[in-house]
Amino acid sequence: MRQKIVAGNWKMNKTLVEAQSLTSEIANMVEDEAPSDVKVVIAPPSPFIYAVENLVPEMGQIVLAGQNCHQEDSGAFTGEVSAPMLKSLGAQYVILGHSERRQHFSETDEELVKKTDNALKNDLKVIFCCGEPLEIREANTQNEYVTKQLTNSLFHLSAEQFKNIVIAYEPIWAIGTGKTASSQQAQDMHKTIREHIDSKFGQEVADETSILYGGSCKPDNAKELFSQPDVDGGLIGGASLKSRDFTDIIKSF
Ligand code: 3PY
Repeated sequence: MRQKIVAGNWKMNKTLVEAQSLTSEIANMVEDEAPSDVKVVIAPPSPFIYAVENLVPEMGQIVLAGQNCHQEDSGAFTGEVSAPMLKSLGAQYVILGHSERRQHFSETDEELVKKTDNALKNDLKVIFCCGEPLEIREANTQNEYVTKQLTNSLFHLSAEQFKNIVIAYEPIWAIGTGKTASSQQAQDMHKTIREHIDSKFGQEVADETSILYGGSCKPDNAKELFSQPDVDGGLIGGASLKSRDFTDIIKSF
């Protein structure tokens, strides 16, 4: 049985007090309403991780994530956050390779190899993002594009290491645009990704890898997306900033 996961990527939003209230609201709603077999990951901006970590219940259904980390443990990298820092703040996961990091901070597949290695070395699970831009989708070469991203950044790992990877498929044309991939488009890509993982790491690892859909996932489309056989949850952007919407998405399984 694959782990179902709903992860909220808050991006660069909220102040400390707002982050604390949103976390408390989510914690209460999840406790009262959410199915207990769904892992809930919250990725606030890194300065808030420590301050919100003690607001989530100890039993572990809700865990914290960083939105990025540097590839080195420490050093002269002004403004950066390292994996050991995230770990020491209470994070259990880190999101790597989000399309906004690739686009605005020029992150390359090669850099993501180093970041992934460093995150795993520091005992963080990785939510690894992949996804194609609009022109690739229009040229119908999205399968080649996405599988190459995965090969380039993750296929040097051992099968044992890969068990700590969650994949998030986020078509770039659906991020922050209000456009969502249809549930069939999501399923087709998730199946392709799973087969690609199988080709390298074997069926057992492929069957156990959670593959999340991201890109304008909302309460009104989550049910349909999550009902697809290879969609194991979502990486949620804007809707994760509202406790009601986020909880309704978690309840969509
Ligand atoms: C979105 O849905 O906008 C996201 O980028 C989630 O990471």
